[in-house]
Amino acid sequence: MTKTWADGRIALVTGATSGFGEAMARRLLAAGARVIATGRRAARLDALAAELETDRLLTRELDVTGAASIAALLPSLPADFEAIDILYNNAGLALGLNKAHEASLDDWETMIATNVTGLVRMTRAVLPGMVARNRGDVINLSSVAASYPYPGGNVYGATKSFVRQFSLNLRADLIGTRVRVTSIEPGMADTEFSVVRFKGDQSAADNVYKGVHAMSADDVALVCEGVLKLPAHINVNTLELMPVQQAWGPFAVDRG
Ligand code: NDP
Ligand code: 8X3
Repeated sequence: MTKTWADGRIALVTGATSGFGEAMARRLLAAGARVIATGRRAARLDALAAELETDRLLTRELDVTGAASIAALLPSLPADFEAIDILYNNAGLALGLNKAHEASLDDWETMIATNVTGLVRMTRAVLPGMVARNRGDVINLSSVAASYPYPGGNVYGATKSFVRQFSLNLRADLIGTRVRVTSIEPGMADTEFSVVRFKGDQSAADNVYKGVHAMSADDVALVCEGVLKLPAHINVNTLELMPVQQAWGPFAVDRG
């Protein structure tokens, strides 16, 4: 059989129960990698395993906001899933689109715990092995919201700016190793993202994508696969992508 770019590689995907994470897990498996697919919804992980029926897929229930569960994950892996080559740091969410003075503090704290603290803890758990083996790819899911503010983006955008800057600072620390780090910064992609942001309000979520050929989860996975497939001496630091039907607006000016 022809060897593919991912043959023999081991990937750990957070948030593999939906959207970008699930799509990336599927692409990685199709390319020959062994994949540890994680997320909170065990039934979704079970369904993926039942559908794909491959011993190259290992599923683990994991809430990235739990320090103890992250610490327990790596030591619990079977030997053939231990040496993680690819960390797809994707689990994350936006909650609400309210102005800062009206937003829920609980929502803010959940976004920080998931998008920032969870991603940092996952990275800290996996990185020493990558450095010791002198190989690895960390793909961090940031967002266009990292660079461009918008009303109601307050804490969500700030968490994604953190992800971007953390990724760049990791590069600074990893000089001298062959470990690569990329901050992926997508715009509008039609996943469960907006249903989560609007707390289950499907029609509010549908309105976000109405009339727009938004990116799909697999579009983003395709781009991430392209980054991973690049020759080992190339590091994509940041990569921003949008649907053609999305761009920027003018500055808001209060003339009142
Ligand atoms: P989805 O809502 O479809 O997927 C989010 C995933 O994150 C789910 O698998 C969910 O799994 C997981 N997740 C959420 N909270 C936790 C947690 N505490 N512990 C573990 N897993 C968790 O959204 P997307 O696929 O669109 O989003 C993926 C990432 O991409 C996010 O970081 C998001 O901010 C970012 N992004 C999304 C964009 C978009 O327009 N869709 C654009 C730019 C960036 P479960 O609930 O089972 O735990
Ligand atoms: C998700 C994209 O524009 O809704 O990160 O913030 S956006």
